[in-house]
Amino acid sequence: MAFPSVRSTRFSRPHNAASRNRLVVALVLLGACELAAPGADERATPAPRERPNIIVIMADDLGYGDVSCYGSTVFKTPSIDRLAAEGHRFTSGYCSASTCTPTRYSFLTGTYAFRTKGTGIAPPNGPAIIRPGTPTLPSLLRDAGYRAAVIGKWHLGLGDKEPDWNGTLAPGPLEIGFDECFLLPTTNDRVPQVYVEGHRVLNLDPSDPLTVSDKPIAPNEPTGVSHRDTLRMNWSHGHNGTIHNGISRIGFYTGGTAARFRDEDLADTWVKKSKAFIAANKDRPFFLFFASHDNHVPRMPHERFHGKSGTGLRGDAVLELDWCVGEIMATLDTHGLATNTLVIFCSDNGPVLDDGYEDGAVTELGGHHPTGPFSGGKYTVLEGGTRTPFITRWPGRIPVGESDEIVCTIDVAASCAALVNAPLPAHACLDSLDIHSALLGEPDAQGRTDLLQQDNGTKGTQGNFGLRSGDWKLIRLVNAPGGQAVISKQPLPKPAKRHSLYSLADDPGERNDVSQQHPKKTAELIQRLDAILTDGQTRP
Ligand code: NG6
Ligand code: CA
Repeated sequence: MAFPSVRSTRFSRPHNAASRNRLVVALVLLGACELAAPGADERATPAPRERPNIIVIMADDLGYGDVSCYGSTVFKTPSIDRLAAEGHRFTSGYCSASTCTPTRYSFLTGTYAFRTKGTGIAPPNGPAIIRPGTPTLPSLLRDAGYRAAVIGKWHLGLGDKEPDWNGTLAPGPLEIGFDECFLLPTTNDRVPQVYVEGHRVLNLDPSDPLTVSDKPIAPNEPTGVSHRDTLRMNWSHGHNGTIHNGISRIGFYTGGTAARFRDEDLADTWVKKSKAFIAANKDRPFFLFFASHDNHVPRMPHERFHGKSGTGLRGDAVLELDWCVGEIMATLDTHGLATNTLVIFCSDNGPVLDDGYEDGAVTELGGHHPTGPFSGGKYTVLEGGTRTPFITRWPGRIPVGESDEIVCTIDVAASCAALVNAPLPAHACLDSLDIHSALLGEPDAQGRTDLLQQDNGTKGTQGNFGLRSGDWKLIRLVNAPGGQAVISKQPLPKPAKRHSLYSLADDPGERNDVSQQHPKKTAELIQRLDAILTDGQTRP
């Protein structure tokens, strides 16, 4: 097998001695990995340019200001900071929606979620949203010889019409390109609290079947309403169904007792499974989607993190996430894989404080600013909803630095496909742009010129949208921008108009609508937004 070709730009940039050495190590490792990669020749793909392992660490509900390398001072996130210090930190890194399911849909399919019905927040018994046969980030990488796994939160539905909790849970990740999966099926505030490994609920005793419903199942079953005084974390809105581990959830379930997990053990489990996956695939290219649940509600990190952030369980859960990042980096070091692994760190949507439980997120926040300089947060099309920490690291390949290019989770599919030279079918990944040069921090590389930001997206093309274009931001609203949840301590700006325009360079908080002063720019962006919504595809 040929030694991987390397573009000359990698050498034209000034390097210090340490990074030059790292580069040499990287190239030797890349070559070794090429020679050892089993099965890579078996598929009819063009000769790969580069074949790094790819790990995407997606946090849940993590805001721009929630980590110390993006400005948090109240608590520190040393491992995420280290990732940034050894890689590229993006100041205009985004997810594509301000809730989980549409961002994850777009991340895996490379297509804006509003284009597909049913991509809003998935319910406990929701069917598989990404249909088998859809080209996805993992299917493109798998076809290029990678071994692909998703470990952590799924929240994209399972099954044809609904999940068959006691049988085969398909279609699911294994039908859209992943070789392995170890999942929390929805979010942990939704029932059931069980792991799914492959096609089955792990440790399910057939004599104690699992029944999941959006309505009460048994008449005298304790719920968050009937047994509210027994809860160890009170609910504030929703979340008053079945009680498990002293916490009431969205939805109802019975049975599956032996299969149920403790909330406190989720992160440890993701890390343990990820370590095993990395070790088992250290001699071949792999793709790991590490889908953390931190800091989604219910925020119940392992006991060892309780009280450590000084901001209550929300901050403690961010510290748990930081620990996970450190463990993954240490695992790469243990196996000598760091210089052959592209790590992408991102979030699925911006932050929220009270998202349905009285967990101290509001009362113990202190001086912490989860959205950094931005407004809004989860559920909104303001910058706080989708502008989040975004870091790429690949020692020896990605220079240490910072970028203000616009990059988004939706671009990972086309960018990784280009990086490994995987063919991208014309009908695939309709809005995913190949910006791999920007993600790799190459000199003068450009990110996106514009990016559409959506909220939960249940109204399709009629919903709320943001359009970031250069330093301008257009907002088109159906209603007021906030959901019911408490997003920040500051009141949200409430533009009364359907369209408003902001100059992000001097108004990152989107507080001064300048559409009257810039009617031509406003009209141009309204036209562009309409084109994105109606043209069906933005990938050239
Ligand atoms: C909302 C839930 C919220 C959270 C969200 C999904 C209520 C009142 N609110 O419907 O708690 O679960 O869905 O969050 O039930 S996400 O990050 O997975 O999109
Ligand atoms: Ca989320």
